[in-house]
Amino acid sequence: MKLYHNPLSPNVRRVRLTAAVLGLELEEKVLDFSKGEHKNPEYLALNPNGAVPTLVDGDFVLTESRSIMQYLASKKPESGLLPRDEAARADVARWQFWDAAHFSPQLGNLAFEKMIKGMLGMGDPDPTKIQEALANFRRFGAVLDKRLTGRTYVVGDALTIADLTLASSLMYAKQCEAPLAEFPAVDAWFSRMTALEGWKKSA
Ligand SMILES: N[C@@H](CCC(=O)N[C@@H](CS)C(=O)NCC(=O)O)C(=O)O
Repeated sequence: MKLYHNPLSPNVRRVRLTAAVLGLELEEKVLDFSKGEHKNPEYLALNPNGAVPTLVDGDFVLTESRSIMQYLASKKPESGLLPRDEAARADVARWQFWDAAHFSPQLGNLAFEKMIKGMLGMGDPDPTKIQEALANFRRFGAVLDKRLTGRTYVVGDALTIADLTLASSLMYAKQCEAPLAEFPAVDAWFSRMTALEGWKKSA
């Protein structure tokens, strides 16, 4: 299986983290964004969004990081990363969708204002946008904190791709000064996630 990616992307991190936890070796093709390699016609034929990641497995081409995670996890059902039980599986999907819709956009907006704009010479951070992202981060951080209070993992009592999805969204939380400490259950859980062998391997 071949993964087109750029290692700086949280959407890529969640896929590489999943592969690392599963012990799956992927052939990796890093795309150089500064050269626009993610927008060239050959790559757009695989991923019309011109974004990373993209997985190619034989004739099958899959985009969208969270669906790639499901695909990889389903190759090793014994791992439990994608539970067999229908309710647990749906719960994992619920938290993946919740991440895509509500949680990761706040971290993405913070990273854009506080890191990416500076890196790309796109001007100063916009304080209004930072305040908005922080308010939303606090709103959804409280939801995740409530979920994780008294739990070790997001779903059930073992690691799943729900944990790997959400933790990857927090990849730049420290650099973006996201107020994680205000959410003690999230903070403690995130420390457990970053202690995983796969977290280091997927850096
Ligand atoms: N929903 C997609 C988002 C992919 C995405 O936006 N990736 C970013 C990197 S984090 C990207 O490649 N952006 C380049 C662009 O959109 O031009 C996923 O989860 O895979």
